[in-house]
Amino acid sequence: MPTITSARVIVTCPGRNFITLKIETDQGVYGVGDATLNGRELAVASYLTDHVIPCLIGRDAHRIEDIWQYLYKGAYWRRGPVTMSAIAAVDMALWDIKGKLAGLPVYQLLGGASREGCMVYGHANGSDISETIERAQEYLEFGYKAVRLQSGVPGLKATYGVSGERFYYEPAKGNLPDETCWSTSKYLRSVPELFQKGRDALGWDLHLLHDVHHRCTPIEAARLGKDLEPYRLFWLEDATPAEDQAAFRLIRQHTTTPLAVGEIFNSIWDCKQLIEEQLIDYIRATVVHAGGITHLRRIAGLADLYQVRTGCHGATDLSPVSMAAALHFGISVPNFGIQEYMRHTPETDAVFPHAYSFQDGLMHPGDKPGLGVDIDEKLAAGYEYNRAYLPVNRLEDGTMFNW
Ligand code: EZ4
Ligand code: CO
Repeated sequence: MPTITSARVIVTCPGRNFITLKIETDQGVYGVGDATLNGRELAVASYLTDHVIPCLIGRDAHRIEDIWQYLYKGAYWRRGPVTMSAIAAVDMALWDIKGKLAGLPVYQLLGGASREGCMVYGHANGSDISETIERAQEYLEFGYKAVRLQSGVPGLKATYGVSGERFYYEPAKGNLPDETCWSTSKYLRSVPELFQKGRDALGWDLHLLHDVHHRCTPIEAARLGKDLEPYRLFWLEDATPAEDQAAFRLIRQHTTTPLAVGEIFNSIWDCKQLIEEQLIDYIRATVVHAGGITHLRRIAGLADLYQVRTGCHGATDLSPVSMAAALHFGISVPNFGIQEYMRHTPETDAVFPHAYSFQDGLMHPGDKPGLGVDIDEKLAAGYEYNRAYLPVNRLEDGTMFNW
């Protein structure tokens, strides 16, 4: 049996913060897992170092399910993003170890490939509609089959999804949270035009997506979904905050625009009603924030019963370790839908050398044993942690709102 001999947390900041767990065994094989929780990174690092790692030493690294249950049930305090990201990191690292010991890429341990690759979507964003469309055209040239369109809203200084950086959208900044200003009525006027012009310029072969980022009420979201129906979106994401899962009933009753939700979910209980009542079409829970490959497979299994497909979160704050794990999961699971892929910066890619690759709009996890991703600890040590926050958002009259 491969015994866990040590585990430690590696904190690095190659342009943005990443928390990585490295688990070592007595067989000379180690595994890596991502534990990055954007804007709250050190809480997960402490949860791992102070509470989880002491429980791992001496355990059989092959017992992935038992260790998962031990950390979930054994904490007594179940769920929550900090706990579930920490469990996810352990889970990813153990799958990495199992794959390396078996001499197989993780997707082979999950049943093998169900498809040639995972369709991914990129982010096209611009300060106005024409700039967004130009960006989307670049993605078309790269071979992407799906693109998310976000555009600046006339009358608002800044909006979610739009930044100065062309390909590396990064909302987290230091030293205290940025404050942005929001108007739903201005936003709702601008989105249909974005997609009308988007379809005119980009045609109908490219899948188009849009992220509302939790900013509509259910009835506003219902209207937006209706207004966008002529443009045949692949999905409308996070139309309303989903703490209240039943709120999606109202949206669903009014529109045939497909709905996706769940990037901030951390367990199957967050989406049980959404899935069982078929209130959504895509579940966005991710490997890092929803308890690792082990738990995400359980969510996908439930979703498959109800014809809900996967559409995992894949922003730049999910490290290449998560990206690799997401691709092993995505290529193997029967009800894969799409995977978000915001490319990492060259600095990040250098710290995390990886086997996954992009071709013709699809990504493949590669065939290296394990997850096929590593951390260059020497390089990582050169980048010190840099506190950064996601922005907060207020309405025009100063009322605190959802970011
Ligand atoms: O705002 O990952 O669909 N993608 C998103 C992301 C999230 C960030 C938060 O850390 O909504 O851009
Ligand atoms: Co989103």
